[in-house]
Amino acid sequence: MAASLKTINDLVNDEIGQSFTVNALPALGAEITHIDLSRVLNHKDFLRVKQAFLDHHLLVFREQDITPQQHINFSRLFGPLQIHVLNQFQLQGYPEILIISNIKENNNPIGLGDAGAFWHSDLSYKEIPSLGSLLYARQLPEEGGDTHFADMHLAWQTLPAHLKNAVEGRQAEHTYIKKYAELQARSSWRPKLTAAQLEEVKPVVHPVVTRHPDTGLNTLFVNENFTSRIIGLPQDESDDLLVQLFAHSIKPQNVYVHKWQDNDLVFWDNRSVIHLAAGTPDHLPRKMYRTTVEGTSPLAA
Ligand code: AKG
Repeated sequence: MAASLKTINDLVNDEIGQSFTVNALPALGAEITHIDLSRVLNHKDFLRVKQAFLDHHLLVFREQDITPQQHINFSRLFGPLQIHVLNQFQLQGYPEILIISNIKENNNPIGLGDAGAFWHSDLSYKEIPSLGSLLYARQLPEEGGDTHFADMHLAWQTLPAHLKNAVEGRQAEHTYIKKYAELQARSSWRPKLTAAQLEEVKPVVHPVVTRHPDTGLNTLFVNENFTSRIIGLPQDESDDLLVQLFAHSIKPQNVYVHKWQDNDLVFWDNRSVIHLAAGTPDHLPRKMYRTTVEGTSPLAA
């Protein structure tokens, strides 16, 4: 029977594995070609992908043809998935997938239109932030829609000594609601957070300099979207210091700009990079699906 033959072929393929290549990108990240994420990765291939992820902090998989369930299955290889607090933008039947889109249907947004308007690390406002996010291009605009990524290990390594001294050993507050209110004030569609949603996003505190749990590399773990203050400093001093840290983090030499191609899937390490959606003209539809893998409690460096 065709169905059982296919299963046998799949099993054979799983044994053989996929002969994909990992090519480093100039600034940050690597592109993986000749891999098919709709197929279950065998253990050896999974370990190769995981090592590439740790070495390069960001992986670009081109020309993927995967279903929402296959997107979820691949993401789950790296850990449990986190459900975004804005549950109104889940893909129907797949709560693990957040829709990021500027498309409106019957005047209602189908997704989070301005996700990534400020530099951030996904879910740094949670006690347990994210290990990584997997963003899959479903509909791309003819212009715009790039995503920028900044290497926060490099940001830490190149931070001037006086700023290193100012933050070493310190902790910072991360909160979802501060910039949410700002974005809501500018937007005609951002929903008001319900009491249950507010309960999910209470401010948390993380070390400013963290150690990556797998690579041991130190990272500057602050971002413009969610980091609201450095604990123990007067607010004006904290604001001034954060502005300097944010400006340093996104210097062009730290940044990779991803220009999306149809069916790209990009997987980035939220413990190593921050990112920004550069924006899409309102009249050009853009739709992306995102899963978010849970990490661990950030370790102080
Ligand atoms: C996110 O998923 O956190 C974003 O910032 C979206 C990035 C993008 O849409 O390019």
